[in-house]
Amino acid sequence: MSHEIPQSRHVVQFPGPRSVELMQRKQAAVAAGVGTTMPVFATRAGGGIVEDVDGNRLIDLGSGIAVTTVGASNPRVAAAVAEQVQAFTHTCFMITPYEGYVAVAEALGRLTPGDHDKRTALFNSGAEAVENAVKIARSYTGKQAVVVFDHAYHGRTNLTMAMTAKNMPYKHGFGPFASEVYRAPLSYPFRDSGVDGAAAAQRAITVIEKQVGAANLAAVVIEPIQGEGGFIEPADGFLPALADWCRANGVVFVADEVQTGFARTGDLFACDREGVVPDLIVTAKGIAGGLPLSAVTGRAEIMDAPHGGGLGGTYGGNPIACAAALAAIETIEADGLVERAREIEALLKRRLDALQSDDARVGDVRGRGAMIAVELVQPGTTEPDAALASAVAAYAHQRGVIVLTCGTFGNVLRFLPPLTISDELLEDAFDVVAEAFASTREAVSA
Ligand code: PLZ
Repeated sequence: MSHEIPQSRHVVQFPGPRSVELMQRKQAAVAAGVGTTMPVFATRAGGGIVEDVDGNRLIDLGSGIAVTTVGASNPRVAAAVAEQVQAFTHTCFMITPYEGYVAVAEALGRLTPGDHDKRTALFNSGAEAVENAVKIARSYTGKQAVVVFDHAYHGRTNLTMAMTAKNMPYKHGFGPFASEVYRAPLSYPFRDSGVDGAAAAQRAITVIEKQVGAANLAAVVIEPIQGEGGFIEPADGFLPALADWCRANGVVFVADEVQTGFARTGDLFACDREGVVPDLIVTAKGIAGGLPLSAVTGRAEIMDAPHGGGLGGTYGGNPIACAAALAAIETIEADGLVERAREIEALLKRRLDALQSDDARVGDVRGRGAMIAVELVQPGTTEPDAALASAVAAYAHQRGVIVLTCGTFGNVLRFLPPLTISDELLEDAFDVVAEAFASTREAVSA
């Protein structure tokens, strides 16, 4: 694949003068609540590189939070968007429908887990789609309660804030929150040793039965691998047991695959790994090559429960976003990106296992595909070390590598490269990460 932007890391000055000036303008014009991870402003991005206004070229290990799976300037996406912009930018699907929306719904019906009859509704953001999944489940079941899990992240709107676990920064001071949202314990192998998937599922089911009751419960909503919560992969058997319990108890099982979907985890969807078939699946992020689009896809009888006109929104399934989605999906299939995600997993795990073997502060290496993380702790314990995660990330940023942190305790470094990144860039980025760990060790022993 050829990219205009040289695929190499290059740091002129970090941050450079143009970014410093733009950051001053940001502070004077943009609400303080909207933070930025990096102090530099982007001009171009593609392949595995983000280039900034001062000519720094940064290796992208974030994909704009798992969005630019097919690259940030994918040629198929760019061409499809350009063509659609020329034709029309908007009519509103609820007024004058267009083919692109239907084609995206057909693609989602074909690609998502399970071969049952499916329907899809399109929205703009992940949070909006999660909200709609809850509306649909309530309409279908005639019940109200929603169960979510410890460390969950589902969004920043009022209902999804209630569903999100972490107070700071997502919820603090923003209540009151939506009612009828209940939290169950997750399977968290690193902090849960000895509790296998089946036992963890039983622990959650007992909480659900005792504190909520299946007769009141519309939906169980879960990320098959948690994103913001720390890339927590539940133990094998946890998801299938929960899905089985939902099916047996008239509860809609909703997979929030906003972050894990579309090849990110080395399967088209993370549920595929254990053959879990959710009743509803929520997708966004990687679906449309960077354009805002999200979807709820699921069993026809559940999706068709809400009355005509009950679902929608002015922009949901915008034609430009739909054109981008069709191009992104074509790219994932034509370029073998599921396979590429597995290759990236092998490379990242080789580098991170090596790091862990000589650094006891790396407590856990986990995740799948191009969604890999390390959880950092005080050596020999599970005591979180958030300061180390910040220090390593800051070191990497200075040297031109975009690294993100996450986790309830802020002690997880996560790696989410675009699937279009080269092995050379990944090796270079992980040389920098290794150096960052070494430098913090020197700082401590000095
Ligand atoms: N569900 C599983 O990961 C978005 C948000 C980062 P939106 N995650 C990144 C931040 O600080 O806002 C996400 C997710 C899962 C839902 C969402 C919400 O998706 O498109 O951000 O609304």
